[in-house]
Amino acid sequence: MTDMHRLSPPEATIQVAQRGAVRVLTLNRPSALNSFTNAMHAELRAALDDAADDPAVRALLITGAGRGFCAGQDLNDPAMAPGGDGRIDIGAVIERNYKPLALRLQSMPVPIVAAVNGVAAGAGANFAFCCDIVLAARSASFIQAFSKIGLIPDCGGTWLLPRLVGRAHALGLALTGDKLSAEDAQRFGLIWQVQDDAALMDTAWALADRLAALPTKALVATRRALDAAQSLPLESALDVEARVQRELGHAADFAEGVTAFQQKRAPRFTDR
Ligand code: T3D
Repeated sequence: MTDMHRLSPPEATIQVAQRGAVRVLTLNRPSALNSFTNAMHAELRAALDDAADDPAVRALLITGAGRGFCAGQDLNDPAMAPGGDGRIDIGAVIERNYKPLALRLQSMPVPIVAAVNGVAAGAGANFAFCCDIVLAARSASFIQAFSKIGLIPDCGGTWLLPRLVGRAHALGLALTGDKLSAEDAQRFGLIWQVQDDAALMDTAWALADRLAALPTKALVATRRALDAAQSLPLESALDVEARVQRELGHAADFAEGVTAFQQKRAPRFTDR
């Protein structure tokens, strides 16, 4: 098995490591269920930018340290303190941290696997849903915790939830804030697979390795085309398909894929 190289100091709130072509980011504030602070958001942004810029990275794996995945915004973070006028500007927190996070994930030039190892609440749940393929431990759960503290779903939740589960389930989840088991999340179509707790990380690594060996450009173009098609009429989506296939057809990976098929050997994809 390829060695894992640690790329961050042990005290970092985002632990960064590389194994083969997979960059793994581990949310690392386990005593607060890896809830997001301002500082952690800054580290996460830097880690995502770094992974995006590094040609050695062909897939990203995101998980949490300890018993939780991410409990959303850290409600004790100084970012939540009232300003000079005595009011908390949550809009500023969203604009500074959660909007860039959701957009960064959607524009990552590599596929992203989330391994949800425990509870994912509030923005922590929607952060996971922003990833391309979500695996969850059987003991994990998902909570749209926002309504309980007088907020609406953020980190892309209003956009993602109805697309993933339809309006009825999206409203049911968001209005009640009820905890959804990993199995129900899979049944609803929120996530890809549930794994036994002990198998989660091995399965997630195997999936990330598999994705890393596939043609990266085509995987990322697939995400973009699917997302774009959500707001397009059929004819326009077909136009996007034609344009993107034309571009991919000129890429080295397509030639390699076809040649490898004809030569009955495994392909070696290199585009990114
Ligand atoms: O600025 C903005 O607010 C805008 C952005 C909003 C985005 C959002 O994410 S809003 C939603 C914020 N998140 C929540 O409301 C979830 C709050 N947490 C919970 O409801 C529960 O902790 C869980 C259901 C997630 C898990 O429950 P349980 O019983 O397994 O664990 P616990 O005992 O509640 O939590 C363990 C520790 O983590 C505990 O600390 P302690 O007492 O051991 O020192 C708890 O305070 C801490 N913790 C959990 N979630 C948060 C947190 N600390 C700070 N912020 C949290 N969100």
